[in-house]
Amino acid sequence: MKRILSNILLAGALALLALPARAQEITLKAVSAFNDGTAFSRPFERFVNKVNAEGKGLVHIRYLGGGGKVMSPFEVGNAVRTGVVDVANTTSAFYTNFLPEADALKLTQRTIQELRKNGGWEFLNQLHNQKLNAYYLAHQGDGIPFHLYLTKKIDGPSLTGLKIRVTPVYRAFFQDLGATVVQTAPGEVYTALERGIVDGYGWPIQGVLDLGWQEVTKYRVDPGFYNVDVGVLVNLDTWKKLSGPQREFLQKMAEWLEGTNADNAAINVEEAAKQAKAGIQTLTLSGAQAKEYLERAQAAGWADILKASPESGAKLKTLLSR
Ligand code: 173
Repeated sequence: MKRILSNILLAGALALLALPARAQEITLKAVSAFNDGTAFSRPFERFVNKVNAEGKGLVHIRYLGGGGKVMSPFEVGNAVRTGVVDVANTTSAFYTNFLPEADALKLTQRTIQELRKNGGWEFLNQLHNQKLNAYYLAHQGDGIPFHLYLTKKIDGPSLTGLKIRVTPVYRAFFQDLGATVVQTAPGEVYTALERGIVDGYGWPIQGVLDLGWQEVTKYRVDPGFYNVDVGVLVNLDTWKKLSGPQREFLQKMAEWLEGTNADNAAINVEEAAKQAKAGIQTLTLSGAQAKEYLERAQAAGWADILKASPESGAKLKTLLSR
């Protein structure tokens, strides 16, 4: 009798094991290149919460956190490439060593919704597949410009004699304006300014106060330039392992996340007001100077991309420009 009972239990257990993979929840490990709770992790944190709330039984994201806490921001692209993590929230500027072309996203004059229609997303995704072993799930940052922030005053576009903190986003442009550039992770910016190692830095309009940098920043130079690119990447092997419904669900969540880009214009206004209130003064370049500044930003940006990658760069220029 006992034996029959245990056989029945065993059969039951085997039947459970034989359920199709589709019916099981998958857990995906995730990191962000940006500090927890700051401007460029916040939308991703909301995305994770939404996936976990609505994806019960299908997809769960185990979020390990962001910034330098888990790994250097410049390592996040490689971590998703090798499968150390399944999902990453990072910017293409942090993985130019694998995919210099993706940094062109900062030069786009089209929204991600337009790029999904004109083949731009498809080409970028192909490049991510081939060179980073990643699926380009979602793009954030549309409508958020970058700015130059300074501790010293300037009265025109020349940065000669100034040392400026950069990433690949700003390097070619600030060098073209005559600056000496120093690359650092965001986590080193405060100390570099405090110690006078740099006279300024590049950063978007959003997030300065989240990082406490208003304490060591005197000026923001207007106008802003380029367009922030922060992407959600999925390791390609992980992506291929997902079931149809899991992939469809994540695509739907990605569409939601990309929809939140529409909030950026209003957030930018709030952030500029917060900066002013915190004592950051605005240095506004005049008509002709502003024109020169913006033209040189675009020209230096494209020249850099085309030098690193003539063929894909040219194709991207067509797809991303108006
Ligand atoms: O300045 C940076 O570290 C940088 O390149 C970046 C890119 C996107 C969003 C925020 C910062």
